[in-house]
Amino acid sequence: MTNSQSQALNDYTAAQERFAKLGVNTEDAIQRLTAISISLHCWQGDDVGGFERAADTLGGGLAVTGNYRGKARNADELRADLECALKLIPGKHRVNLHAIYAETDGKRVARTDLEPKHFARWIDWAKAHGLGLDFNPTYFSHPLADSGFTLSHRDAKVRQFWIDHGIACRHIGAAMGRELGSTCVTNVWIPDGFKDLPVDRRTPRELLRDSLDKLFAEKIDRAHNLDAVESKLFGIGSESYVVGSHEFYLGYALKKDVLLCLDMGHFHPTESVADKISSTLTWLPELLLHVSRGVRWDSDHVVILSDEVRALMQEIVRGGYLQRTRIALDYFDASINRVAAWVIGTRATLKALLLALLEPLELLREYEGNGDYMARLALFEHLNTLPFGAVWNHYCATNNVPDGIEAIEILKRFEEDVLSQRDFSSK
Ligand code: RNT
Ligand code: ZN
Repeated sequence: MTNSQSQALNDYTAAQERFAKLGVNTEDAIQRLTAISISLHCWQGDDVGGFERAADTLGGGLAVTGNYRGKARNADELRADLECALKLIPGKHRVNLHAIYAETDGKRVARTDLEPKHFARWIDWAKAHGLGLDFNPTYFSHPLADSGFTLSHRDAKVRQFWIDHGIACRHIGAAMGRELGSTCVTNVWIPDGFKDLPVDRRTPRELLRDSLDKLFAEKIDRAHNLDAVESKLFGIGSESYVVGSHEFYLGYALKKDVLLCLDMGHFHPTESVADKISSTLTWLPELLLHVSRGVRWDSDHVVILSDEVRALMQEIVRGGYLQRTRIALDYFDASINRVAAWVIGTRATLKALLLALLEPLELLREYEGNGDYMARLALFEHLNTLPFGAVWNHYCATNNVPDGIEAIEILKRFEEDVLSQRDFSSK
């Protein structure tokens, strides 16, 4: 054992004792954390570009700022980048794909004609690395989405195209789930909305309801694929009205028994997504989360260990909802090393989970039950200075994952050796 390893172990043992005094078993917390998988969004690796190359611009009101060197140019590079990231993240995780990441061997395949075979390489790769896969139909970056409307488009032919795309994607999700032996969540997010004040808010929502009913009509084994619907407050170009609002999808999820997806960047800035966990899970069986960080008008900054993420994970753990919540990431930053963005965001999400798992819940509940709100508040404050970092470092070490400082060095080396070698001159 090196000096620094034995120092880390001493730190951990000391931390273990501090937590034990409050009735918290750090080993139990670590064991529970090990069982949690985070779904890493493949689109952080190439600025939501995909490999379809049908549209030059992103569309759908999504915007990625920055042009840092070395973005993945194809699926092999994207997978190599994900492999690098996953080595720096403790635990077993999942990868979240979008339909535009299909591999079609240079052939143009309409989105309605996509099949599991176009994701065979992703599935083989996931199998080889012990990863689960999740999936998303892509309702943007396409000529038939240029009007800003897809599933709620007033033209039935356009709606049908997008319904058929959704159906194709559910089959792909089911194949992923079946082949990997791990349920795939296929999440529907559409950009539909108006920049300026509409006169008719009703018709697009009723059209969307009908389109979704058709999209979800076929029963698919829930062990293979689970469907989710994701709401949004506003987007760039849909500031005044979004068809798929929170209330719309909350109602839809309840009535039609699909998962509700809550994206942390899709609500009013002072609204607490954490508070929605127990409200929605009182009624819904399961939730999908898009962990993200809103900064002013942007909903997709790299996740950090913020108060919002901490509160969210506290709610999941305190409420006993870990089994009923699927945790995915959703952000895109092209202004820094993109592989590092995955690593920073995933590690921050895991840290928030570990912090939540280290709470002395029995004691806190006892105080609250006795009406001792002073002690509850004082204990919350005390917890902020406990040696959490020693437990996190121990968790990383036991998973053969470097600590935060070593990870920076490894990411820099990968950037020098791999990312900076990518040539974009032909583009
Ligand atoms: C957009 C939604 C959606 C996308 C991804 C690319 O506002 O958050 O989840 O970010 O599907
Ligand atoms: Zn999202």
